[in-house]
Amino acid sequence: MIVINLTGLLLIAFIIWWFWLYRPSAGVAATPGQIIEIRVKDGVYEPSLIEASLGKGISLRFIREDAAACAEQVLFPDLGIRKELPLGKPVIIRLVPDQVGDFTFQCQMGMYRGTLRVLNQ
Ligand SMILES: [Cu+2]
Repeated sequence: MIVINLTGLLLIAFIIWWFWLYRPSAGVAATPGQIIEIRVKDGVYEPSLIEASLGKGISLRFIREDAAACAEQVLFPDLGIRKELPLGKPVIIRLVPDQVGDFTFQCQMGMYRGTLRVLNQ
């Protein structure tokens, strides 16, 4: 009984940490022509904040290292992008940001979450 309660407590602690306390690492600024590598691993995109410049094309190279089905797609819902991510096989997404703002990229269920920040610079 005690073991079960402890497991439950740990699970609750983990959920609280995951959704409210965890803060992703600092962002990466994209320079034109550069390919930014994004690792899909352990429930997070690394890096999870990408800064891009308005009107300047960027290339994002997703490398999925998480075998969980959760990670098998990456979506940019606001930009109408949806790509399959085969395990261990890099997938490059090229885009030219034409709007300033924060755009989410995520897995199908939104467990993996990242932000593409487009700045007018
Ligand atoms: Cu998911």
